[in-house]
Amino acid sequence: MKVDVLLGLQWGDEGKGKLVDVLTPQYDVISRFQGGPNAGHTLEFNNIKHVLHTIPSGIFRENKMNLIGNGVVMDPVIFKKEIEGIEKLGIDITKTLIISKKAHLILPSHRLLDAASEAAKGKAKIGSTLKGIGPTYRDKIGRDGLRVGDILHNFEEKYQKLVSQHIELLEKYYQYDYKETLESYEKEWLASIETLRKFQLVDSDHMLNQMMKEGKSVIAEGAQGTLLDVDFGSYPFVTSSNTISAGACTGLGIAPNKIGNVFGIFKAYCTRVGMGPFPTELFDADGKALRDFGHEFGSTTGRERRCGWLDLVALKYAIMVNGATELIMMKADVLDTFDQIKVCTKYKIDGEETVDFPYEITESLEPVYESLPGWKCDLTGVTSKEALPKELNDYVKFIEDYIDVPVTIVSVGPNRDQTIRIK
Ligand code: 2SA
Ligand code: MG
Repeated sequence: MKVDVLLGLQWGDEGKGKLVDVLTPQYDVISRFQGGPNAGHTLEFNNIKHVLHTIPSGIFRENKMNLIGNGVVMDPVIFKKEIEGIEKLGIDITKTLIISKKAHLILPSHRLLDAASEAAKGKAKIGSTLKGIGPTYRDKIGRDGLRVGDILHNFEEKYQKLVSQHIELLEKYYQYDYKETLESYEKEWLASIETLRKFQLVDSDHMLNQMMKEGKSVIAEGAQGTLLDVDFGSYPFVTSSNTISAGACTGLGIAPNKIGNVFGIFKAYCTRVGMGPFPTELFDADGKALRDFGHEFGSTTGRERRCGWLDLVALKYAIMVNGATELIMMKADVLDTFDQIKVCTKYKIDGEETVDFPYEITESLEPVYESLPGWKCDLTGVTSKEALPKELNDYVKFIEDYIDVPVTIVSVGPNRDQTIRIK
């Protein structure tokens, strides 16, 4: 069996949580391979809205195994709260959630370092979610990090050693006032480690490959989006992990030839939260309409998301680096009221037109648009592909002609049943 990957092709918040939840009936194992509680995957069903941060989106389906892979970074405090939220719904997940011993731990002092680093950057800040993601991956790559498996032996000692390194940085390098916050975070954090111990902490690389040998099907659920990838995103305004399909190999311990389908998810327009370049960003009434109709506010931090038209130059690049085999277009209904819908098909850089996503997006870059007629009707009640308006089909066809990969599903609302298979 191969691993299918589902990931975001833009700057995150494409609707991955909903889609994984819709696709999970087909899979035995649902896994997360990178990122951590900076993610916010929103699922809606039975009139319940649920936001997941660390836990894979298969957790609400019966008889599925959910895996937090080695590439993920975990904050035990946030994890504990997520568990409590799910247990309130009467679901016991100690048997259906497994955690890689190789996943790294976000310490309270990582969160403080994130805040200190952002404060030190001033206007050039990344707009991080302040969950400690960057400093935790820095310690992982710097070979100083603490892994989930470390809680099994001499944990206090290892913890204190890393915290003292962090304190030195906070004091000497950042001159950051950390004492009170660290003390209050720390108590809760150490208590939350006990919650982690209730779960099966496993050698997930061996386990996953074994499950695949036995014929179990696996889906890998990406977090954030391709344009936030640490290598291929708009560096330095990126997150600290590989969000692309290759990240599923390193973040789960599966070989590249074990990757099957790559589902690329994109919104019918674009959003971005945090700082950094965004070529098609709108500052006018259209941008506001997208934010209002699309309820574009961060599901982890509540921040307003920046909104703009669909950017096909960026989308094509994202499809290239991921090897996306099929595409899923989300939130088409948000465009219901527009007379005309613009799509960026080229960039003009210093007077020259290009269709290649550049090394750097500078102030001088101008998006070049084509305009398509809107459908001007309510899509949210549409349940079959036959009932989709011609203008929407034309919009999809225009995208497919440009990027040369089929769009197989269109989503017209947050619920599981507002998902229309068009191929
Ligand atoms: P970080 O915290 O170090 O990973 O931040 C670095 C950049 O990555 C962006 N980022 C995100 N962008 C969109 N969605 C994310 N998840 C949450 C959500 C965000 C929220 O689902 O809504 O609630 O605000 C996410 N996580 C990280 C971040 O904005 C920085 O630009
Ligand atoms: Mg999100």
